Amino acid sequence: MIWAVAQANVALVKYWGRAPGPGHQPAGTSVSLTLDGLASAARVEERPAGGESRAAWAPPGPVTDLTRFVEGARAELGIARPLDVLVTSNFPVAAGLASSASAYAALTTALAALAAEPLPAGRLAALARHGSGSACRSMFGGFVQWRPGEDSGAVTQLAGPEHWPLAVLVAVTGTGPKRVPSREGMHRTRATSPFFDAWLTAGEADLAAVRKAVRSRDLPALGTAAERNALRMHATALGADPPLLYWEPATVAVIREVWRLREDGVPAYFTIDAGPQVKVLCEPADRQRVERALGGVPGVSHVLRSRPGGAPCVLATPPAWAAPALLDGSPADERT
Ligand code: 2P0
Repeated sequence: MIWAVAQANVALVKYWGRAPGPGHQPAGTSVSLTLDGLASAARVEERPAGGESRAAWAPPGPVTDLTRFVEGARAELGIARPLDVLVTSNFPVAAGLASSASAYAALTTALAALAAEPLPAGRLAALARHGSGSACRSMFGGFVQWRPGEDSGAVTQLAGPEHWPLAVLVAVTGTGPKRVPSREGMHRTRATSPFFDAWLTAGEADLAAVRKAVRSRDLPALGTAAERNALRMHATALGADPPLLYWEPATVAVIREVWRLREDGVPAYFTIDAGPQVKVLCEPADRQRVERALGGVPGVSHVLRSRPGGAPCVLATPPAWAAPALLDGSPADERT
């Protein structure tokens, strides 16, 4: 039995749109920051030969995708025996907090530990991408770039978590599942939003600005580019038909609070993925003040604390937070 843990990531330059054709390729290049503490754990156990693998989320989630992913990964990694798989997260799933990224990165890491032979990180990232695009970025710690391409350099670490000890705060404004899953939202945006091509073109300047800001640890430059990129992603999604609106009233209230903090001289910057939560970047010295301000916004249920996080790892025992789910949970078809 193998356990592995991986962490979510927040996109500073967003992936929003697949390239046409097979292979789960993104239409543009994205950059993310792996988030310490927002974790998923996967438990993988070999079963007697013959039969199919069984895979489930704890608590229960969409079973089919997970099982299909496990069967595909087994073929790719040369794992002969079918598997029992359970995946759990320590934060709300399918609510715009990149739980699918950490889940598939944890699962890929656990499966890789059973592989016939070790695979390089680039190949594992490509495998994780087939579960969830953004999962390939969670296969590395720190600042990570994902560009289109099948080669082993498509996903690379720009800088490790120790490079820049930023504070990241997540203002949670709703924990229910999103109305439109990212995959469907991206497809609809590409197919119907008249702004889609402009979104991809504008992203190239954001990418250059974010890469430079990471290198020089320039928070205003990073934050300005990340905010701009997030707002343009959501503007492009709003232009879809029917429109995609991932925000709640509290999402807008947090945006205004972040701008108010900046007017008061606190360098804090937001970004928002495909959900209502707002992630805020600031200097560690300003964390308490920013956390208090975000927590006081009406509609914010709580604020999660994070910072740049590391790569996935294999564990001999499950992490304490995941132990109840991973030790007691039973595979999908036994539970239903
Ligand atoms: C990102 N998001 O860059 C963007 C920003 C959401 C908003 O990647 O269909 O679950 O599995 O490739 O990775 C969420 O989409 O989509 C996402 P699939 P995924 O983080």
